[in-house]
Amino acid sequence: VEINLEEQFQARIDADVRIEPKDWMPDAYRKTLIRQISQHAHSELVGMLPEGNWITRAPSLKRKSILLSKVQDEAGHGLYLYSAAETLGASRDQMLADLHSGKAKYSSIFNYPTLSWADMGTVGWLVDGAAILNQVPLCRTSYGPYARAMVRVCKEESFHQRQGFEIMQTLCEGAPEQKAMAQEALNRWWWPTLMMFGPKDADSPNTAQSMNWRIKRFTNDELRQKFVDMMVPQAEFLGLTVPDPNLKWNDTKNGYDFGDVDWEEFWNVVKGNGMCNKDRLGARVKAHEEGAWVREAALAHAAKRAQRAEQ
Ligand code: FAQ
Repeated sequence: VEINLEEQFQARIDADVRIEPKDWMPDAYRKTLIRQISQHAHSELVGMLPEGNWITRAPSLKRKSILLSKVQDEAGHGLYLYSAAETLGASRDQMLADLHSGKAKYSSIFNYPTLSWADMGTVGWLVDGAAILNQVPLCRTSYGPYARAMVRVCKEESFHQRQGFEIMQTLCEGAPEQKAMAQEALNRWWWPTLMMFGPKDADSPNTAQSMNWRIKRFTNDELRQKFVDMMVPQAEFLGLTVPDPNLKWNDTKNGYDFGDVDWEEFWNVVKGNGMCNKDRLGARVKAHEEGAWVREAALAHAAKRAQRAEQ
């Protein structure tokens, strides 16, 4: 019976029929989705920290309110994603406990520091740019609740990317010192952004199965290539130099050739030894602990209302 169910399941996937929470699914499909969606949710929460660092130091009231809204959007994305993972039977408390204990992963990119205002431009332009490239195909991922959550997330991410590019454009059209700040930020963020797409296909244990289940629609290397091809002309438009001496247009493949990512650095960050891993996790744990009274108050309030409704 199990084999039959599994065959029927794969046939639905192959026919591009969405899988919904109450449908039968293989355990491994459920586990992979819980892993990916919860890591994605954790990334959104931890992703608030590098930009949160600049809210009090934004150069104008307008920039401050835009940044504040962007960071709030990221909290919202985290919440939709936790809800999507809950439809698979994962508990939110458990997912958060796994984040706080260091058991669960989140994107390597958020373990790098934001040192100047130009980093807010670069994070929006490059990091949100990478996030969109990865997430637009996820609007067609095989699991319904994840795919639907991605539609709104992608709309908001596009706006985030435009605001990042606009910060870069303002800096690049400004004083020489401002342009130098933009270039310096690009130099630090370029390679870590390429790492966001994950290990090379040959070293990616999850890609083949996830492509087969249509959870992933493109491989890590395919998306990394698309990203480079999209970003190089934008950097040229800004008058900035991509910090890769091996970057070269390749007519035959109709895309850029580019240098090799430092995979040792990538795995080091993923294992928890990046520049900010301890800070980021520490800040999340502290926020969770300091928010305990809010959760208790909300529960007490709900209990009181339920009691009143009974009377
Ligand atoms: N960092 O076999 P694969 C955002 C892990 S955007 C850390 O290739 P998979 C928006 C991977 O989990 C960022 N770990 O894995 C924002 C696996 O370990 P595991 C979040 C990484 O799943 C913007 C192992 O390496 N976006 O937050 C990374 O098939 C600005 C082997 O890798 C998403 O999460 C990494 N970069 O492919 C917010 C998108 N890469 O789990 C604020 C959804 C790989 O077996 C400001 N996720 N690993 O222990 C995905 O598309 C996929 O999960 C990949 C990885 C592509 C990330």
